[in-house]
This record gives sequence, structure tokens and C-alpha cells, in this order.
Amino acid sequence: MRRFNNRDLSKTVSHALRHEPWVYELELDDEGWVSISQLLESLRSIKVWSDLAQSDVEQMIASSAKQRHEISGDRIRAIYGHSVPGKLSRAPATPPEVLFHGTNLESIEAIKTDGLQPMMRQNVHLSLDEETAIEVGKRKTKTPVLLRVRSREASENGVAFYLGNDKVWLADEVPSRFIEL
Ligand code: HQG
Repeated sequence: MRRFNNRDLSKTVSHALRHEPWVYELELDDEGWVSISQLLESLRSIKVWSDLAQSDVEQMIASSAKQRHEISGDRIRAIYGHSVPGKLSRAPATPPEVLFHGTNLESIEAIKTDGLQPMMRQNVHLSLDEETAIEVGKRKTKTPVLLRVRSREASENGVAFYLGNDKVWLADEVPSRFIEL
């Protein structure tokens, strides 16, 4: 039987590794990694997670439809989504020709003027396919607007892109001239 609710565990791990590691007395290295044993030790001090084992975290990651976290050796990190101060170091990569972004109608005018901005996060999040972008937009509204980003052209014109997971690419701000409604 499953010992913990994977969704709750994923949210807590994301909170620690993307947003407020200091609340858990954790310090991310410059690529966002922390030691798994330190993460476990910290979470176990919270009553609901007092019994948490590494296998629970591994199982949560393996069963998630989205690749949010990764483990390498004795370390773990969030792959994307960070809002911690101090920009994580990432290797720029060449994006595909086109990427997508789903958002709400209310943001469109500002995006037309200012382009896609990271807002509260470190990067703009872009989706590899339209369907994923619409799903992302649906977090904000029932009727998302789909934007098409000419990512290859933007990259050739100096916008940095970074690989996220199998569905998510990250970018620094994307000027509106590379964005189509
Ligand atoms: C909007 C989830 C006004 C942007 C998802 C978005 C994703 C602007 C919002 C990941 C703007 C930021 C990230 C501008 C952008 N003016 N609004 N100039 N530029 N915006 O949540 O991309 O489930 O920080 O359109 O699946 O929605 O957590 O970013 O609506 O991959 O793993 O500002 O979070 O992944 O919202 O979502 P967010 P996002 P997880």
C-alpha cells in the first residue's frame, strides 16, 4: 500500500527545492542540488513526514506524470520552476524551431508590450507541444490563450534557452517580436 500521498509529497519537495529551501534549513548549490539525506532529515522533523524514506521520494518521482525532480547519486533537485533568489546556473541549449506558452487573456496585452517575462520565477516556461501549453494555461483560466514562440529565431538573436524536462523548455525573457498569438 502507498504510504504517502504523492501529490502532497511532490508539493512539499517542490516548495523546498524551488521556492523556500531556507524554511527546511537547506541550501541549494548553484545548480539547485541538495543532499537527499539532508532533505529527508529536514522533512522528517515535520509530523506528517516523520517516517519518510528515500524510497518514498523515489517512488513519488517515478510515479509522477511530470518530471519535476531528479536524483543523481546522493543528491536531488527540482528540474524547473525555481523562484529562489540567485539565479541557478544552467547550460544554454538550442531550442526547437517553435515552442508554446499557454496563458490567460488578462496577461496578453502586457505580453504584447513586454514579451514573456519570468514574473515570480527564474525563467519563462515554454512547452514543447500545444497540448501541454494549454494544460499549463488551464491552471490560470478555463479558456487559455495559446502563444507560439519562434524559439529558434529568438535563440539565434541572443535569447538564452535551457532544457527543462521532456515537455518543458526554459528561457530568459522572450521579446514580443518572437511571439505569435
Ligand atoms: C504570465 C507548472 C504579464 C505567464 C506549469 C504566466 C509550468 C506575464 C504567468 C510551470 C508576462 C506566470 C510554470 C508579462 C508572462 N505580463 N504576465 N509580460 N509574461 N506572464 O505559474 O508558465 O506543475 O510562474 O503567461 O506546468 O504558467 O508546478 O508560470 O501565466 O511548467 O511542475 O505570468 O509551472 O509546473 O505564471 O507555469 P507561472 P507558467 P508544475
